[in-house]
Amino acid sequence: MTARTLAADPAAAYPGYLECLEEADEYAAVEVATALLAAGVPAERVLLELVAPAQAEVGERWARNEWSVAQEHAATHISERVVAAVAAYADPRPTRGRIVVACMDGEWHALPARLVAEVLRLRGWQVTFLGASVPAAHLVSYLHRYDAHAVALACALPMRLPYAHRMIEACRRSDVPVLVGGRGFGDDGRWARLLGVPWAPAAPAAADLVADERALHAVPPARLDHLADDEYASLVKRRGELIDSALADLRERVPAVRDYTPAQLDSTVSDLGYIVDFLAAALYVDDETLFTEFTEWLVEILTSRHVPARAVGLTLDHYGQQLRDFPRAGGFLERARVLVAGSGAKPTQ
Ligand code: B12
Repeated sequence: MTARTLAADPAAAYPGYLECLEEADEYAAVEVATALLAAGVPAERVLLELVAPAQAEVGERWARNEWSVAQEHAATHISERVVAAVAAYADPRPTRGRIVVACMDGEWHALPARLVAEVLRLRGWQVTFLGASVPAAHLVSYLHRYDAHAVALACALPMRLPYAHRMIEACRRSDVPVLVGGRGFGDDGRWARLLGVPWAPAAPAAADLVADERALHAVPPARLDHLADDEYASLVKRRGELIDSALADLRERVPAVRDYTPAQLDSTVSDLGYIVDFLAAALYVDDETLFTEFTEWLVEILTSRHVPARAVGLTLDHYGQQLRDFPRAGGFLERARVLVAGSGAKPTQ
């Protein structure tokens, strides 16, 4: 390690640790973490007060376009190495039942779930970490083979909530109590409450929850009566057609799109898809904030990459016209359109 001083407190070590991520220096990053452990800082604090906030900061820097995707990937790889090093150093032995920790199908944010898994392990549970994007059928067959005290499901992106719900239901049919966590359920867990599933805001709360039999087995009913209007299911069926027509509309109204490189076209198609997927998830939980918060985020990301965010307003208009017979979707799109217009990204040329 360089001239960096090794601190004995996570807050003091944090700036140096971030520097290690910035320089993609994994040996130095591991050394910062192990120095804290050697100085007597509990492993749980190293994970939650050093690794977790640094990862969140990595995301902010990526979002502001200060860090490339490659820098973000390098930093995430280092965080994974550090988590492994902390886990090896602490080396706890299980004294309690088995908890299965898994990410929802299509969910690649495995590191937050891994942090939760390690904290549960440090608290004496025997943890099986299944990692990113676990298909529901595989998870269920795993649960049938091993006797689990509970299964903890992670979801970082709200657009995955409809899948999350299916996965929760599938686990319950195997008679295993489910708890959930991750940013995808909303900062305050409001979408977990709506789906009728116990939620924990962070790893220590997850550890408290699995130890609380009553809270773990409480299954308030899901509040999804609004799905009877079929808007969610119909929107999902029309996904491909909506993306194709939105791209054609952009080509017509924004001349620059006609000259896009294949890579630019790819990311435009992805963004058009995310708009449909977040809209569908908002319909699923009947909460416009899921969609408006996403739209604000998208405008911010595009603006920081010098992509004309005005295109978002045009696409919201276009989807609004295509979905004239969808009153709930129309309302969400209109609210988002007003927000986008207010952000300075005017929907008209
Ligand atoms: C690393 C990262 C990735 C990596 C993940 C690699 C990995 N092995 O994990 C990769 C490159 C795969 C990735 C991909 C994407 N990402 Co990303 N990613 C991140 C990043 C930078 C860090 C995630 C992290 O580790 N956070 C640190 C953890 C500790 O924080 P946390 O999530 O809040 O976790 C705590 C609690 O929420 C809770 N918790 C979390 N999970 C669970 C689970 C359970 C069961 C429980 C009980 C509790 C719990 O406990 C944790 C610790 O206390 C975040 C930024 C951020 N601010 O988090 C973006 C972020 C989550 N990603 C984002 C996006 C948009 C994407 C992509 C769509 C990007 C793209 N265009 O391709 C894809 C989607 C991939 C997919 N389908 O899943 C956005 C989401 C925005 C939104 N509006 O939803 C974020 C917020 C970045 C940003 N600032 O815009 N990403």
